[in-house]
Amino acid sequence: MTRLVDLGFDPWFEARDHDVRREGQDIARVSAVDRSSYLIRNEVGEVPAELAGKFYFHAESSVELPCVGDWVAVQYHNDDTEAIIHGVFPRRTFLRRKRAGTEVDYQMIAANIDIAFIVQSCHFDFNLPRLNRYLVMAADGHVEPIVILAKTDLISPDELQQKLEAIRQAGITTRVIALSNVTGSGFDGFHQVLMPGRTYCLLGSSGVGKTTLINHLTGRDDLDTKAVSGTGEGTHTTTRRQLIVLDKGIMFIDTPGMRELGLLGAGEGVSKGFEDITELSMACRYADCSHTQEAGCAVLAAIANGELSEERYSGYLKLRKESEHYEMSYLDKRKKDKAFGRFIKTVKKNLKK
Ligand SMILES: Nc1nc2c(ncn2[C@@H]2O[C@H](COP(=O)(O)OP(=O)(O)OP(=O)(O)O)[C@@H](O)[C@H]2O)c(=O)[nH]1
Ligand SMILES: [Mg+2]
Ligand SMILES: [Zn+2]
Repeated sequence: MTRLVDLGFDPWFEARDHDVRREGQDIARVSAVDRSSYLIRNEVGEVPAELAGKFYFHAESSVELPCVGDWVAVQYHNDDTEAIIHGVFPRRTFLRRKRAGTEVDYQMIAANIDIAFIVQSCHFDFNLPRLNRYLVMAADGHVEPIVILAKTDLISPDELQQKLEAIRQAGITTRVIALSNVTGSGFDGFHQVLMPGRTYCLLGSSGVGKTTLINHLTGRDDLDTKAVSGTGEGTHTTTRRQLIVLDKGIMFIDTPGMRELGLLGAGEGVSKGFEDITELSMACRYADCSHTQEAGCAVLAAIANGELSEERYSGYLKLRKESEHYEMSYLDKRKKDKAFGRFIKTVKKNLKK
């Protein structure tokens, strides 16, 4: 039988139990969200849930509302087929991005993730600045990242080698797994990372193969995937974030592809993705050095002597600019989800069986 600990409710959360949960309430994990509709999961199964009214009165921003992966305190009713969410446990880790056009408001993507797989496809999608942005997002939320270069079957081994080298040359030291859902190559390395009771999140553009990866692991075609057009434009096949528990107790959060990733975490995140530059900047003459023109700038000196690559430096500047003058143009026009309504209905129907 599944226990809460199998779903990731470990001593860290247990220690916070009495702060969050009131008498008569149970613990569950949020497995899907759509506006005010939720699915929650416990050791027994998955049921629909709604937020207690107090959330609407007291929540100061959407960040305080439960998101996929959150642990929540709930009250079951109607023969345990429905629940009300009363409280959210603190998040040990999270993935979030800044909301378009606002200064401080974030949008939560998922919570309590052990490893974020940042998926890029080898041919159309490969893009180092974007990869850096995802790495910053992971660092901001204290999530360990692993890069997945998918669809290796579409390029030659030489081309793959060049891409791997480009990643290293950009100063990215994160683990990279190159794999193909078609040939199955690279899956050994992927399997090695996966452990029961751990939660993994798939991030990356639409059409790179995130959902296919999960289907490949389950050996079933439960989740919808769709071919990408000739230009590589994805069509957002996955429309909601969803926590999936595989047979072996490995948990995956699948997410809809992000067309463009604006930014993200605060300044801390930027410097975290670029520790090498942060370290260099300790030696700058001025504490508020902008590393662009100042005399005695250790970052510029490092470029001059070849210690720091131009490419990495411009990646840093670009990212800094984006987080300063925040601008986000990603298309988050998810087709509003009749699909989710149907999903809830299916779950309810299955419960009655
Ligand atoms: N050649 C090749 N095609 C793949 C591979 N993995 C996935 N695909 C195909 O790529 C297309 C998109 O895959 P999805 O899994 O739907 O992509 P996704 O990242 O989940 O996309 P969104 O849900 O829109 O974010 C499908 O037609 C898959 O069959 C691969 O390793 N090689
Ligand atoms: Mg998908
Ligand atoms: Zn400097």
